[in-house]
Amino acid sequence: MNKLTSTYKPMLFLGAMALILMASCNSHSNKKGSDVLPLIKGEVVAELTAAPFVPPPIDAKSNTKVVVELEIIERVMRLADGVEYNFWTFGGVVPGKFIRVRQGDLVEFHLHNHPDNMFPHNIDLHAVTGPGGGAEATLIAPGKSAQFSFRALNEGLYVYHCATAPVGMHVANGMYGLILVEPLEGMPPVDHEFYVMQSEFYTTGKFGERGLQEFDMQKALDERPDYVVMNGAVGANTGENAMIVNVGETVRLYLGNGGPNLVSSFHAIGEIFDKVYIEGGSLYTENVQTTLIPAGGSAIVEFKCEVPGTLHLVDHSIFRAFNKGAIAQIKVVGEENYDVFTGLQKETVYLPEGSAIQKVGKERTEAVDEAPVRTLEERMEKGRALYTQNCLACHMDQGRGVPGVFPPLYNSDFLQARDDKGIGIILEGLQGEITVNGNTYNNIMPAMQMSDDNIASVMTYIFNELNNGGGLLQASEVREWREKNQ
Ligand code: HEC
Ligand SMILES: [Cu+2]
Repeated sequence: MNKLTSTYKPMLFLGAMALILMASCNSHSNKKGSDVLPLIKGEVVAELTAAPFVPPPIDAKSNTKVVVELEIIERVMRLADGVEYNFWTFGGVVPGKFIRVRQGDLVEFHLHNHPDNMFPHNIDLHAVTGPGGGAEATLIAPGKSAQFSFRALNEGLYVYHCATAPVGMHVANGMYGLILVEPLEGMPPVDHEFYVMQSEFYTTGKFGERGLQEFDMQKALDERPDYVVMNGAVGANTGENAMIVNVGETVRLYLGNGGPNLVSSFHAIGEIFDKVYIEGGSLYTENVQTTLIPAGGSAIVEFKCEVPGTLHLVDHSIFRAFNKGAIAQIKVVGEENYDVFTGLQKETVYLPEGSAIQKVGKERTEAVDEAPVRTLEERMEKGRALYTQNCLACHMDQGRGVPGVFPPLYNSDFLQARDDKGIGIILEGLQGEITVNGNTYNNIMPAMQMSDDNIASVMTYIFNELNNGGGLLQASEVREWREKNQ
């Protein structure tokens, strides 16, 4: 990707030296080698698309005037299941509508601030050569429109965003999107192009807290987002809304990072990027696993989908992906390709210590006769920490479990039906087929080496916090079980 006319820089007109410079610059510049702006023929109205879709290239032989109509709309939309947010949007969607023009095109930009909006807004397009990227020219109150024009001098994939004070707040509320300035002859052909943009949300409530959430300025200043999302909401493009391609097809992703604060370590679980246009510019590198996308920056990645399955597009700062929402999915459908990937060939039990269930954890350190009596509050507090240390890795947050692998502990009919209140499961482990809440599991839970006191606390926590009918277990009861059974 190239700059159209580096020769516009005034320093280049400083005499003979400049001519040499011009020659060298031209080798990097537009293939036409022209130092005048290309002629504009005709006019088209830009087709804009909401993520994950990308508009088709402009179908015209020569550079043209491209009219962009973009409407700013403040509206409440879904941020996550049960969570709503008053988004400020370019085109009614977050991220904002994708704009596609060509290098050399004249872009006539019309920005409209909807009369129902509360606030003034503007737009700074990083694709613009000119003051504020258009921000000063477009600052408008609700019920007003602004128009300005710019030449798309440089090829590349650019972020646009609102730049109205307080800028951080306008960006944090959803005001960003991408504009592609492609070569006049277009990008090389691929089977699918998609638009994916990462960004963060700072809400007064914690992740997942229900209801309409307000913007939290302090969290934004501290750079502690509750949500990090792909395409504007948790699960915007997962499950039923995943992007779909076929085995054997090539994919190009136009990636952006709206920030406002975080840098994205963009990765596709299950794919390797054959090509990455670094930071959305002209230079590309090949065979990349993870590419950095700065806040207010972009990248273009390309890959071929050789095998069927679901690709997870994530920020590899991985808590953001699995705990804050930064996942999108591409479903690759078609025939298996066992020459490339076999899937699981065989699963066997691995018990190096012999045939018995493995024991995990440290030996008991407490004296055997120590069986303190504790209050419900004490046991709940200890139990919460013990659950996180000993059980969460398999049974998951809130005892959700993992379908087909680790049974849920939340409202478990299996646990509630046990005479031993689960004590035996922790001390002896569990294996063989069991049914929990109608689903069967056939796996191995290792025996846990925990003290009587700690078992009493973690089970008390599970009875109460995880909705298993409540109750308070004391260490003496665990000891009784142990004496009878071990
Ligand atoms: C290494 C993974 C692992 C860890 C750690 C683990 N479990 Fe399990 N747990 C399992 C598996 C697997 C099963 C199902 C075993 C089967 O299929 O027979 C299970 C089953 C259970 C069950 C019975 C099924 C149900 O859903 O009610 C209970 C109760 C239970 N675990 C409690 C705990 C507690 C409490 C802890 C922490 C002290 C814990 N587990 C730690 C893997 C684990
Ligand atoms: Cu704004």
